[in-house]
Amino acid sequence: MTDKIATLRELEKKILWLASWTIHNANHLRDNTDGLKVGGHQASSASLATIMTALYLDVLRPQDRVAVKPHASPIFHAIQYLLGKQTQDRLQAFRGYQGAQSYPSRTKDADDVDFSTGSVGLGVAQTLFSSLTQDYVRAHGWGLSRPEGRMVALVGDAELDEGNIFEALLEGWKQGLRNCWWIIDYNRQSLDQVVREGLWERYEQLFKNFGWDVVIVKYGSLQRAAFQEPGGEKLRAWIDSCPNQLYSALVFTGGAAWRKRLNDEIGDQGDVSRLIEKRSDDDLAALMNNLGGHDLPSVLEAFHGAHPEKPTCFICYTVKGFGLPMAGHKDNHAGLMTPVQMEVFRQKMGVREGHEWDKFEGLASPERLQSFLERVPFAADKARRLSASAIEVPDALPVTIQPTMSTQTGFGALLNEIGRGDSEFARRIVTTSPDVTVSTNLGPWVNRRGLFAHEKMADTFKSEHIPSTFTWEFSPQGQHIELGIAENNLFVLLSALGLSHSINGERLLPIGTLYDPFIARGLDALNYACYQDARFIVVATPSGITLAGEGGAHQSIAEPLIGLAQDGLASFEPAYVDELAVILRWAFAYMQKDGDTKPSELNWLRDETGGSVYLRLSTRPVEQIERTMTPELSQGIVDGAYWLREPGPNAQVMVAYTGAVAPEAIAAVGLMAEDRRDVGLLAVTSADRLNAGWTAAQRARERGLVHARSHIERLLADVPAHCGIVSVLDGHPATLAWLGAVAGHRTRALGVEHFGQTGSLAELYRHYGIDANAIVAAAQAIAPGRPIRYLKALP
Ligand SMILES: Cc1ncc(C[n+]2csc(CCOP(=O)(O)OP(=O)(O)O)c2C)c(N)n1
Ligand SMILES: [Mg+2]
Repeated sequence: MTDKIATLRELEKKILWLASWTIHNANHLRDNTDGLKVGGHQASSASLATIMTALYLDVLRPQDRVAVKPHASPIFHAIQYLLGKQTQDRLQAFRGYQGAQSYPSRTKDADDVDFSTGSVGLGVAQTLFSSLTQDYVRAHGWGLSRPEGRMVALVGDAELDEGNIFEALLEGWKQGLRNCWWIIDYNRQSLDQVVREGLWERYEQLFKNFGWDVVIVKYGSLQRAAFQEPGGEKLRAWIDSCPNQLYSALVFTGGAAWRKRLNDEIGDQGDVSRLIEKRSDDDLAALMNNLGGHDLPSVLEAFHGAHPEKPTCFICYTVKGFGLPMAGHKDNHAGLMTPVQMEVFRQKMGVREGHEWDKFEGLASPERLQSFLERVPFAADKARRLSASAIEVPDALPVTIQPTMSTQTGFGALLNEIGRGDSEFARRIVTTSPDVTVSTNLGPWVNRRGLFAHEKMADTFKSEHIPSTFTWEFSPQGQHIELGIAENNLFVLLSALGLSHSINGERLLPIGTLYDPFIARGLDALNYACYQDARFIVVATPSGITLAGEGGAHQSIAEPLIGLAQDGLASFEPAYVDELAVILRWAFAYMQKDGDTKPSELNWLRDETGGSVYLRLSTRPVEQIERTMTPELSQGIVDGAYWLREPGPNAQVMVAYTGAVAPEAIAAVGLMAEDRRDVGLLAVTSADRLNAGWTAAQRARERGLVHARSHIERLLADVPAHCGIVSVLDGHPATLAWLGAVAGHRTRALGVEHFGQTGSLAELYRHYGIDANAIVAAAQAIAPGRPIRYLKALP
């Protein structure tokens, strides 16, 4: 045994100890309301202790990036602790307030988590798209002074049931994936049960089909040596045919049980009997438990022997709970070590009471271990988080506004204009779409900037002189990544592109487009991207029942509420193209911010922290307003609202609208103005930002800042108390219903609550009650006054 392996073995044991102590400590020192779940960490962590020791302390290089299986976080934190990057305080507060996080978190942990995990499957896909992002960055000539990194996912075997992993796998094949390792912790256990037999064969075929190398790490070095002994082949055959459940059960029960079972099944066969007999119970258990994934020489050989850049899947046989009393038990996912078991473990580790956190307690020659840790290649770079300065954004984004235009057309026109230029700003934009590039109006941009691929590929239609509106030329310089129809992939790719400044030290300005209703399909991935603080713009179009003829399967209702509630995502739904131009410009700057978190006096938003942006756009052509974009107007648009018509002192009613229903709101106000005085019309460009500012200002006042005023409070300050508000949007009415609570105005919120259907726009607006007549009827009901003559009976 080499010195290196001997040292790694000592550290592996220490890591398992520290992780177990962290979990035990969290579980017993705090009053846990979720005791069961704390146990999820114990067995699941032990399963990966060997593999993670090998990776972090020997195999990985500073440029590599890792997504750790969620429940292995205690192992990750323990390794970082040994490397001096995690504190005892945080380990002691594991799962507690400001402590090490239950699942590795890029944003909440202090020990340089590369990729957050928790919602299984997403971290796995993130590594694949991060590889693609790295290739994209380098193909554009950036970041070439740094070595290429490998993107590594530690994957639970049951995690592989998540469909998003397969969506990513297919996309990776299309995009020529490189430098990606997925290491499957094949412990054959999920949360509930022991998994189906023979899954490894399906995985092997599957990965090979997608062009991956597959390395199976099944037998440890003890087993491989035993197979060389007389009778060894019979033992191997027995192991190979042993069902998962039985193997797990025997691991749990231990040496005597192994002996009995082996003797019963292959014991009367001469050589193999001797092979079994010459081992004590403990040795026999050690041999049978010596699966490849718990054998340092085997895992090191597999990792160091991998192809330098081909995507590689390692199927590593492991035992869930390895090295702990719960090893192999099918119920062990929630298993925790009892205080008595922990005490036995402590003594076995030579750890004195009160010295549980000492890094080298119970180990010989701490100096040697410390100096080994100081030379670990992975930790050689001081900063794992890189940074990139902000790309300068033009003061205004030019666009020719047609008299009647939809916001979606406006978006296409804006990007087309940006695409004409050759500024650094234009070069850093990267667009992507899951097979809806053309129908979300990215076509003109793609014509100008081309599609990204590792190799050049001309547009055959063009070379054959067949007229087409779109030129699809692929090259390493292209700036659009075309995805297959998988919204999860879109959001995970945006997550990877949107972290490029931190991972590759090169800033990208990613924009993804999709149909608004399909945000729901990729929602967990969108949430994941935001949780990691990736920076991107998502343009969701078309949207709402405005998409009339498309019917209920394509019409979105709840998405404005997602926009309102999703942390890390500023949402906008403009009605006019000049508003969109202002918002898009602002978004490019906002997504690059990373400053302090103090809210601004102006709007009570924490704009300096930056974030991602969601634009909900429409295909409805809307008559545009001819106007000059003043600084005040543009500020109002960005803050979330401005008066299109300020209500007077006698106003009985005002209308607040968002998005494509602007013409209905304007028409209704026009009709009402004939019978009511001073009717107001508020254009809401971002219910999300208005709401966030309002909440923040209230909180500030509750903390003593009595003068704090949000944008919406200022806008509504002079609206008479008796004035009613009718709010309206093509989306769920709750999006704007809260406006009434700002200053206590009686409010009627109109919107869409039920699945859409096919019909003309007028028919649907009427049916769902968001047309001008419905607005007038609502006004009449909540703000009694002279009857409004134009009111027709509602359907
Ligand atoms: C999307 C999602 N669904 C469900 C869970 C709950 N969950 C956490 S771990 C787990 C089982 C994981 O099994 P496996 O990946 O084999 O890891 P092991 O526990 O064996 O280490 C489940 C269902 C989750 N974290 N994320
Ligand atoms: Mg498992």
